[in-house]
Amino acid sequence: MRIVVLTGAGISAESGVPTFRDADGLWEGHLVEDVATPEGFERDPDLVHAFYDARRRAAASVQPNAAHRALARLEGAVGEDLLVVTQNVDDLHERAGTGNLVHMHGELRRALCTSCGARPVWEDDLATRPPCPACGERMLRPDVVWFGEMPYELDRIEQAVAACEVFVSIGTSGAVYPAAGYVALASALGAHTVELNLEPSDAVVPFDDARSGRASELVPAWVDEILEARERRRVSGC
Ligand code: BV8
Repeated sequence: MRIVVLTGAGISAESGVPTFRDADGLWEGHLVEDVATPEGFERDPDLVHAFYDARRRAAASVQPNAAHRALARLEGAVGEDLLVVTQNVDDLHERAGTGNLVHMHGELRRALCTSCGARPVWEDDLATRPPCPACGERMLRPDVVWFGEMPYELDRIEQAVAACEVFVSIGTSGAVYPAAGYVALASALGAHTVELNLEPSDAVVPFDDARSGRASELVPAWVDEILEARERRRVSGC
């Protein structure tokens, strides 16, 4: 059974990573257009570097939670039948053990060289304008997809969403496209759709199964259900 899981900031909230739109969220302290657009970076690169350098340091200091670990456990059981598509730029899915993973909005742990296009793994601050490891130019920016920029691996994601039998949305407000549209694509093509979220999001189409609660409780419980059903099918031979 092919499963696509889309995750948002809510899956990392209990690890201590602020979400965007909850109270005291990331957008609270900043105007999106100032810190998450190419125009904002053009206007004030120091502000944008400070915003992402602080988030990179914070993300390195927290740990994956039970929700991230449950998805890694599911991948351990079903392998290639699971693809995790995350809107998050932290590396908590990787650190929990997930391998089949797409960071559609980029990663804090990568830089993007605006001179040569290299995308080196990057753990340190960028505000000091370090040289690009590939070309030496001091033109590195966070490798994060800003508003108005093309997300990564859209073809691969859309193919997986169109082909999946189960589509699960975890910890996302469904406010940003094209990610927010995937539930409609999956549903239109016959997938069973599930939402695991603190409260129901304003999804573009209703989920078949919408569960409210914290990801660290809902996700392990849902993974247990999937694995138990899979074991029953194996034992009964159907
Ligand atoms: C693009 C990286 C061209 C940066 C981010 C229609 C089609 C295509 C594009 C558009 C369109 N309409 C408008 C657009 C343009 C725009 C857009 O969507 N604007 C919105 C505001 C209307 N989209 C773009 O610009 C995208 N690019 O369109 O390219 C194109 C054209 C056609 C087709 C393809 C491409 C690029 C957008 C990427 C922006 N970058 N992030 C960074 O991280 O700094 S966006 C950022 O916000 C996230 O990545 C995520 O995508 C988005 C939403 O955040 P969430 O993860 O959902 O977090 P949020 O705080 O909102 O919600 C948290 C949720 O968790 C809540 O529901 C809460 O209840 C829940 N929760 C909280 N705690 C818990 C919990 N759940 C469970 N347990 C808990 N403990």
